[in-house]
Amino acid sequence: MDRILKTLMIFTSMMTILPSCGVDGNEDRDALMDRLCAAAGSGEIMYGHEDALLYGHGWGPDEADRAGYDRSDVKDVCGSHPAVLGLDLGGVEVADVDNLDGLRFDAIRKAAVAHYGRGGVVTFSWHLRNPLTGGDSWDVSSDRAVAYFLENEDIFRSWMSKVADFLLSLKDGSGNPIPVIFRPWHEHTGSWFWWGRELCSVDEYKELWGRTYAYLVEERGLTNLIWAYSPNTGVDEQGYMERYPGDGYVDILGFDCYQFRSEDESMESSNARYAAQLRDALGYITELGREHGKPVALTETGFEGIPYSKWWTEVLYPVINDYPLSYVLTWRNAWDKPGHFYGPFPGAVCEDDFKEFYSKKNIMFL
Ligand code: BMA
Repeated sequence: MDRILKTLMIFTSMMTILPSCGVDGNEDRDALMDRLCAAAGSGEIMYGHEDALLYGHGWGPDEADRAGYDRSDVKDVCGSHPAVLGLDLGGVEVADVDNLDGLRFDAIRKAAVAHYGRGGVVTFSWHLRNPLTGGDSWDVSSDRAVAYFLENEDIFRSWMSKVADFLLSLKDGSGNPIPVIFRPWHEHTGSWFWWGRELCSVDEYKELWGRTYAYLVEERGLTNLIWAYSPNTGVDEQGYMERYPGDGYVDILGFDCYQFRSEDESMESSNARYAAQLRDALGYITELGREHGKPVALTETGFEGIPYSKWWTEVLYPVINDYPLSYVLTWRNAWDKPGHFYGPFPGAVCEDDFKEFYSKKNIMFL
């Protein structure tokens, strides 16, 4: 994109985003909100990786603990940690000791606090159980789960109270809960989670969000949360906004977008399809960000197994570089499923390309 046009676009987004940022909450939360707005406004994009400090390709949670939560695949490749650490709360609602991916909540707490202490940003998603069936987030066997959760106040409050307790337990050196980006009820424009589009009505979804907010913020006083809304791509602007809970309940306009390739599709076609989908979503979401005065983030992305060696600089970067994004987070590098990775690691085919991505002036690490 033309340099002048880009500078103008960034400047315009700063003018429209900055004034409404950091208006409530506590000081640390406001500082994080300002940082997200400033990143979006200056053209700098923070790079994030899910579970980065808890394990990596070929090393597990025990090694993470031994390393004092100071090891990540990203650091092994380029010498710096990702700026954003993604974590997941799934299982905390039923008082499980481990989250859904086998990580001790105690370890998740240590990683979150360590990352924040080093100047990083922490974000939580929540792949919680299905309250009606006892199954997991992907159990879509009933379209009554959301209604059931809303009707059963005792379960709702019990689950939410455990989330509140955990988030309040993430304390900095002065004993204050650290600010975190909280991203509940995500990818709801698809129907693979029990809170998905075909599993509940528009009103039920909005009530689910509103009651979550009311419990955590108003009842439990969690002023350290930045609320991220993150539908999945594959919808237009109207679809994106259909279940938007309202400006008073959302701080970040996010979205999740993955690259897929079927066996008979060429890499070129898959790359082009993903780039087009990203651009399409970023076109209207950055516009919505300006209108609503909210920073925008690519809250989950990636290409499983990254089979294209130049994915970072030839596929992802050219698109995100054209938009004022606060951060981009790629999904996890599972230690127990060798092909399930979305970030770099030493020896990966995309390793050198990631180093080049790392050297871009506007992609931020710790
Ligand atoms: C999915 C996969 C699963 C994981 C889940 C929650 O995309 O990575 O293995 O359990 O996210 O982290």
